[in-house]
Amino acid sequence: MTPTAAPEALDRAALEAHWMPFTANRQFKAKPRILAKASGMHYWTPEGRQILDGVAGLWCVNAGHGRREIVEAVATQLETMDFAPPFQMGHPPAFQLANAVVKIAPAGLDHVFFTNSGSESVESALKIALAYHRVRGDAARTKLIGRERAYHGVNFGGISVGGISPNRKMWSASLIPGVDHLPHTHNLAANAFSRGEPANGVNLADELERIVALHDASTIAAVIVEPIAGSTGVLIPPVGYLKRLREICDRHGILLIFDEVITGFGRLGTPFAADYFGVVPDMMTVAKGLTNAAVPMGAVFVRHGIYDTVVNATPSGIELFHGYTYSGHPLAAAAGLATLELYQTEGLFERAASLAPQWEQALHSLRGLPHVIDIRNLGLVGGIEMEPRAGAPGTRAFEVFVDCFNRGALIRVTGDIIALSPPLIIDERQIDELIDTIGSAIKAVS
Ligand code: PXG
Repeated sequence: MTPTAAPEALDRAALEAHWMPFTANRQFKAKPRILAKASGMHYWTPEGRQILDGVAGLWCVNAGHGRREIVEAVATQLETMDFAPPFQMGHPPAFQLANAVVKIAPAGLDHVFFTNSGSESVESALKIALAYHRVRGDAARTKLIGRERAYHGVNFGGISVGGISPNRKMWSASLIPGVDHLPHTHNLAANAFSRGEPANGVNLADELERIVALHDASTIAAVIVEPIAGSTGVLIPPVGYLKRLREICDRHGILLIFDEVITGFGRLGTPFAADYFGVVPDMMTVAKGLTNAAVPMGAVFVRHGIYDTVVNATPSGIELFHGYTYSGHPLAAAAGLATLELYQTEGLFERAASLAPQWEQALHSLRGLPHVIDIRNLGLVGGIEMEPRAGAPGTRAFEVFVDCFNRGALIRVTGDIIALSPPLIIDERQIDELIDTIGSAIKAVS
């Protein structure tokens, strides 16, 4: 399908009221980039220009855009029942989705709490961790350990355990107390141009022992990490790093939470990064690919021991005073069910795994282009790090982003790093087209 009708043009005044998220509003509104339609691997601008989607929207449209099966499932659900209260009431789609999604989760993560976003999933997981220790009679375990350069959404818990300075500094006096951070694992000097997992850095997991020694294990509730740090520029964990974190957490009775908001649902060619790395966390936060982004939804997977402990601790009545009006929203649940079905019937996770070698090859073909100081990859994730311009960090990669858009490809930049995460339906020819376009844009930038 090639959409043709251009919607009404948006003039400057029509852009003003919308305070855009994580956007340079004045710069954008002076020179907007508008997407009006989407289907399969492509977006279209209002003028009808076709744009190849190199980032699955924002790490989320894993099955490609405008999938008929999802559209129909959501439409049918909307006609059947638009909404039902989630507190003290239930509806079939939420239970059906819970049953379907725990089936593909790592063994033991057999309960799921629904939210509406990655940020809410993170807050929910952190709160469940504290509740779990408290009802076990271990109420002193309140500290939360995050990591430098981590992104865990934008709510107070998430920015507190997160490690991105601009996301924290405005609210620094209000961050939650009792948080410490592991060092990040990015090491260009030792690992630049690694293919797949970098060889150096497993010892950085041992920093958790140092943090435990400082605070004492009896005060620490949980460690939260992204298996691959996405937002700060595709930081792939060193070989053995996540396993080592798991061992240290086990040794000290600390819960391990994987934030799989971008790595979940096939991105690495396995259902979750936990499967790829062979490390099962105690909780896993997801969103994005859960519904193919057609309707917002997030979730927290929880090990049965955690669920049992919390719900059995209360003799009667509500066990966890937490939840959202839209937890398990019928439209999101319908979208989720149709999405999981698509992943399975089309074998999209396996497809990602089989495309990964070509993806790696294509990405690393950009080595040697001007300003490219590192290329990273795993599954269908790619990162291209560019040398920042002296005195103007971020501008070089941003120009590549704008040039790619003008040439017909959507990429994502964070600082001077290009991040790539195409829909899992991408084909070999489109991989080459995407990488060629990026290569041309890199060659054109000064
Ligand atoms: N955790 C992780 C690991 C994420 O990547 C969130 C939580 C928050 O999800 P919500 O749904 O609340 O946005 C995310 C979101 C980027 C980028 O540039 C990535 C995200 C959001 C915005 C930009 O890579 N991921």
